[in-house]
Amino acid sequence: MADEVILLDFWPSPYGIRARIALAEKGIHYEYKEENLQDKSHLLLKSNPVLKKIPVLIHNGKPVCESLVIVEYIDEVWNEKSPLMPQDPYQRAKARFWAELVDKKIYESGSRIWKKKGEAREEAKKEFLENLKLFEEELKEKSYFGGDALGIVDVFLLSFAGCWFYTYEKFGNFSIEDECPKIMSWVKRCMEKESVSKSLPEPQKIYEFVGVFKKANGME
Ligand code: GS8
Repeated sequence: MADEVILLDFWPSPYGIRARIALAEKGIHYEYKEENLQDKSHLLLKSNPVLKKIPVLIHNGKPVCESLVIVEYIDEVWNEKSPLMPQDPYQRAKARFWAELVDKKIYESGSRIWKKKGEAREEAKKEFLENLKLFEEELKEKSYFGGDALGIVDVFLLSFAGCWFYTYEKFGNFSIEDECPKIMSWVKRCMEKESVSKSLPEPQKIYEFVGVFKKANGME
């Protein structure tokens, strides 16, 4: 019997994007279900009763929650094609460390660029670039964080770099390429892969979404 795979998601979500890229890399056919986070579906509440958040991957009726857990699960279940985690335990530990660092370092400072103003925004930009440079150093001269092929750290960083960075640049009025050229050429390299380009929303759409979100939340 064919696998039944459902992804509960919300289109601009960097967390959902990770699951989308991982599924695309593996060539898994799945049903995408867009959630309204203001009015969560019964299926979402039933599948993730603890956190009530997307993304949730439902594989043959069994829910898997949290993007890191989901991407690792996808990699383990569909393990014949495009491994996303290294084989070696030490390299796996390192990959997990850097994947988790994306949320700690990039999401946090990046969001402050569009949420804050004035001095606080400048401070966020400075922190964001310092943090992104850590990733640039980790990339070294490799094609991908995973080495010669896309890996979990690539998937995690792309969920921001491939679509949200544009919004950071527009609100922050700066060029990430000027400061981190290697990261931006890595983004372009990754975007040549259909599994990546087809899983990411248009950067302009994210920018418009943030504009609407800020207005709705009195953040202008
Ligand atoms: C974060 C998921 C999340 O924040 C992960 O999957 O890695 N640590 C989790 N999901 C958000 C949407 S994206 O901003 C969400 O579902 N929010 C709904 C809510 O908080 O009510």
